[in-house]
Amino acid sequence: MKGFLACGVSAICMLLAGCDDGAKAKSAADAAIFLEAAEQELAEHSEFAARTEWAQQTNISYDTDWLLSRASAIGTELVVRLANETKAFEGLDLPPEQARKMAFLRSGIVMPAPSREGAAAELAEITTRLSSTYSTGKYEMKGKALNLDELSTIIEQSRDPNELKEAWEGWRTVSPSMAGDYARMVEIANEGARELGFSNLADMWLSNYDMAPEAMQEEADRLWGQVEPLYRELHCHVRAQLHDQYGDAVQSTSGPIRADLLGNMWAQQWSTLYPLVAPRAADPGYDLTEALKQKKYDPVRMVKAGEAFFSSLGFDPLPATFWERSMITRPKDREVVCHASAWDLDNVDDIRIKMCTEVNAEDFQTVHHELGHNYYQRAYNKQDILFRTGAHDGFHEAIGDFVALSITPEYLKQIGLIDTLPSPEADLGLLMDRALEKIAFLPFGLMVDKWRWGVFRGETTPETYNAAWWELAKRYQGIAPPGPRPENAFDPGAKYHIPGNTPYLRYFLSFVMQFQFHKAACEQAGWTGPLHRCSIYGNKAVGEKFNAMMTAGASQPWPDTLQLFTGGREMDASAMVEYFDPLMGWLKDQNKDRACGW
Ligand code: X8Z
Ligand code: ZN
Repeated sequence: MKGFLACGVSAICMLLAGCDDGAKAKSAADAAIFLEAAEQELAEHSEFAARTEWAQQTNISYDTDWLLSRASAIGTELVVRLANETKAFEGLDLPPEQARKMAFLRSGIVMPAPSREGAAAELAEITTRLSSTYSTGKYEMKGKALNLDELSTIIEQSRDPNELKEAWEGWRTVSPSMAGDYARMVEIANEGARELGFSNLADMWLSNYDMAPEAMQEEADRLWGQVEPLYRELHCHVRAQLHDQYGDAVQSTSGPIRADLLGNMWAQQWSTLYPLVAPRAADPGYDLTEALKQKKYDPVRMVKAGEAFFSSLGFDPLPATFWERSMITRPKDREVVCHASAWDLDNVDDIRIKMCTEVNAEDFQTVHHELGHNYYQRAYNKQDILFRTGAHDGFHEAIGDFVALSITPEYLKQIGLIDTLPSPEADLGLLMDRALEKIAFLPFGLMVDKWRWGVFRGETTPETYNAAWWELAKRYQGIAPPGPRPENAFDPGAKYHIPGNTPYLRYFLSFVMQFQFHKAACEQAGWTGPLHRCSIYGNKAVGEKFNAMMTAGASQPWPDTLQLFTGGREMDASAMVEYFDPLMGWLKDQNKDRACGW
């Protein structure tokens, strides 16, 4: 086995003075040479890795799994070697850009393996198996093997509690087989994190926010404190309406909400409950899903609408290869990873989305979300390789959603999707619709990584994986499973980002920050009305500042980038609170005689 400090087989070693086990003192000039070579290696490998992964995710088979495992083992070995090599430069007084790059190399690996022989390969096999198991998962119901989309449709549309329970529990039969792999993966990745000087993988993940990990965790709790009152009011009203719909035997007026009644497989966004919880006499007069169908939108046209929004802000159209190479609908002839994602295969302009788009309001939102990633990727493509990423991961998730907050009735009328504008009295309806999407998400956005942090820190062991998940779901979301969970249940595994190892705090941050961006953009546009009626569609001046924020990539600490666009240096939920203020007044009034909480 090669020692890491010895440079080993690194091409970079050849560029460094002596290749002598790091014994010779390194200088800032050595650091510059090391970083340049590291970026070159990363650029080359990442294109190979991305193309392999694309091939696998758009066509899951024995062979593509095999190829992905190989590519990902090689990739892990590369990034772990580079991370270890940064140790030789520790303690040097480097220019800020170089120090930043060193820090990214050391802490930016999502799933590190230790450098001992075989560890990266074992880790890669496990992560590939976890991801394929999730993406090909099925449950047989009514004589038919249903995939996640089909089971999700039942959860979204059925009002039969028994059917809901079956679809909900059925999907969770895909994950018990993941539990052993998951536990082993955590062991390996923690070993990798410790080799790089972190106490565990949780601290490593939390080290990517330009502050100490403990401080970042406190930041998340601080933001949650700002928005928790919104969630509690929404929860209280929704629970009461579900009680009216289903009766005491299914949903009580006290305690947690039954998770399968909330219109989403993970109870993370509740938009499909709108008809059950809508304020009476505040009907916006249109339903976006219906409007899309009525105006004969198909998935490609939905993506074109998203592109047109960005064009209206002054961004160049998407490249021709985007349309040739994206996967916009689910292919009928093969297994794919349907969970939506946005890709940049060459770190320049081979940008694409991969979605199983259906013509409905949720996917219209998701199309904008994914395009946001693509426009961000293209905006920062002239930065050095290590800076070609988001200011932090919450920024990356927030870009498209921020744009989609400008999908107002006025905008929909402008593009011909609706014919008449709702009156101001319909604002409560519009806000309720948004609240079901945005406020409902917040506690879920937080609890997913609270669970993982506990697992990575060893506070949650394999025996308590499932119980810990439901404790957090109860504490933060105020929800509970529809019945006792089986002994072998591994319900975290039934959520894409757990087997997929995608960190989740990013979404919580994004859901807060997108309102911050929206408010700042509306102020730049000179908007003085209520935030939820503001659309930046067509505003090139806002587009220019927006582009400046995105162009910076990760080249500077995120507070500097935030300041560029919003004037402030802190993440702050007060814009979100302001946005929903009219709805909060209404909800408090509805809830005044109810016993809220759980
Ligand atoms: O995973 C996603 C995107 C891809 S980055 C579709 N989202 C989270 C989820 O689906 O759980 C967007 C909202 C939260
Ligand atoms: Zn995303």
